[in-house]
Amino acid sequence: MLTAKVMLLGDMGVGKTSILYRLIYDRFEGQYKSTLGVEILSHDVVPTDGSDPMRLVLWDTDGDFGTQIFDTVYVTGASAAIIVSDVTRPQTVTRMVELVRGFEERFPGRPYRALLNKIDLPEAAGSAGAIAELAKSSVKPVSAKTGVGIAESFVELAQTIRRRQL
Ligand SMILES: Nc1nc2c(ncn2[C@@H]2O[C@H](COP(=O)(O)OP(=O)(O)OP(=O)(O)O)[C@@H](O)[C@H]2O)c(=O)[nH]1
Ligand SMILES: [Mg+2]
Repeated sequence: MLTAKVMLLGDMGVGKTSILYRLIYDRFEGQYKSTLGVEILSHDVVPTDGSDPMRLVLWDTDGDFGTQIFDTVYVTGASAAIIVSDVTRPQTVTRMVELVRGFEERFPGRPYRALLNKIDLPEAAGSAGAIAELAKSSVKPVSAKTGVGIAESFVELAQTIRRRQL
């Protein structure tokens, strides 16, 4: 089976781990348990375009790394990234933009998806302005709580990885 390493990046508490729990177990937990360092999970994605299943090796990181994550060995060999922010906290959207720039610089041409999480909650003033900086790439609104947008984000990313044969 084709296997690809995908980094989960984003500020503390934006919902990286919750997004993976929704994807893999179709569950949500309201209680916050911060990831320490890095946790590695595996999930097989079945593409909707009729191609073969693909194994994503998902590297869930501690938001504390910030953009310094790109100076660590954790990112070695990454094929793609899911970069997450929290719609209720504009500063996490600014951080997401920094992480997108950092990923583009460290892995030129590799695919990523920027996810705006927690859209089940009211959007904070300022989040939209921060998103505007990412005009070139689309930011997908998602919710780990309701599940909206999660599965398709990973399927789309997997299909892009396969098309580019990464
Ligand atoms: N309402 C709502 N809460 C969410 C959503 N996603 C995550 N949360 C909550 O936000 C908090 C942080 O979620 P985590 O998944 O632990 O965040 P994280 O990005 O993994 O955080 P770190 O590991 O510390 O970097 C938890 O209390 C979650 O229940 C969402 O879509 N909606
Ligand atoms: Mg976490």
